[in-house]
Amino acid sequence: MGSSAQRLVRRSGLAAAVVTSVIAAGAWLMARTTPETIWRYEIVGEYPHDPNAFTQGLYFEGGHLFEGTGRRGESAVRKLELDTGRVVEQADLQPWFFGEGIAPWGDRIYQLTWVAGVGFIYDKESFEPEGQFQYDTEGWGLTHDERSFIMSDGSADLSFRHPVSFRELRRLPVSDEMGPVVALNELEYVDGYIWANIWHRDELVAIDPETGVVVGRLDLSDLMAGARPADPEGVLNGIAHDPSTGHFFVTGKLWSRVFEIRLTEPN
Ligand SMILES: [Ca+2]
Repeated sequence: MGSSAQRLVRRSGLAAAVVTSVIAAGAWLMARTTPETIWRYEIVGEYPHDPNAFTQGLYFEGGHLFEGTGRRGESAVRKLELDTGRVVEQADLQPWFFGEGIAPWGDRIYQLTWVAGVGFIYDKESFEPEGQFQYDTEGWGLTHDERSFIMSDGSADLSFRHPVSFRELRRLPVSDEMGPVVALNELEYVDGYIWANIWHRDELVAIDPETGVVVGRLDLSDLMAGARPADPEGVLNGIAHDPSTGHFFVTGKLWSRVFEIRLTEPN
């Protein structure tokens, strides 16, 4: 290849790189400038919640709430009767494990632990132990889309993980107009968006799973206002979704109530 041809190739390579960068910057700018949807809500139901349950995971399936609880010696996975809060099934963790997020996959329930690097699998019906899985980050929240688990670890990243091996498939940095959103906690994948609690914040955020950009917010500071637990760690945490109604169930650590809410857009 002659030197002029090499220059041409180099130049076209450079041009392609510039074009790619411009497209990426444009996509970033568009995502940046897309206004967040500020959701509102109305309460459509209110149910009892065990005020000793340190809620770390929550989802709704088949008419029941499923809850994972934390704190060493108190960690469990439970299937709950919605109307009464009655425990239908329960599996306890050994007392040295601190339970975190839970999510179903097929006929199993997966449960994270905080710092042990190991998670536990249960049969969804019998709650019998079915196995373990491992990961090399902290374990906080867990949910899934159609293809993989989605996990938070206390950072501003979410990881997408293989539903059988739990191997990390990709990481998604989450940001809003202020920068990285750290301490992402309990999660719920709903209609193409990842809803997340943020540790010690009274709002939910909706995250675009492709860009990681926060595209919506829901202020829940009025929930249980004046009746929050005295424990400073009794914060909002726990998002479940009922696809048959579109309603969300939300609660907090050590809260005495689960709220069923319907989202409304202000505009
Ligand atoms: Ca959840």
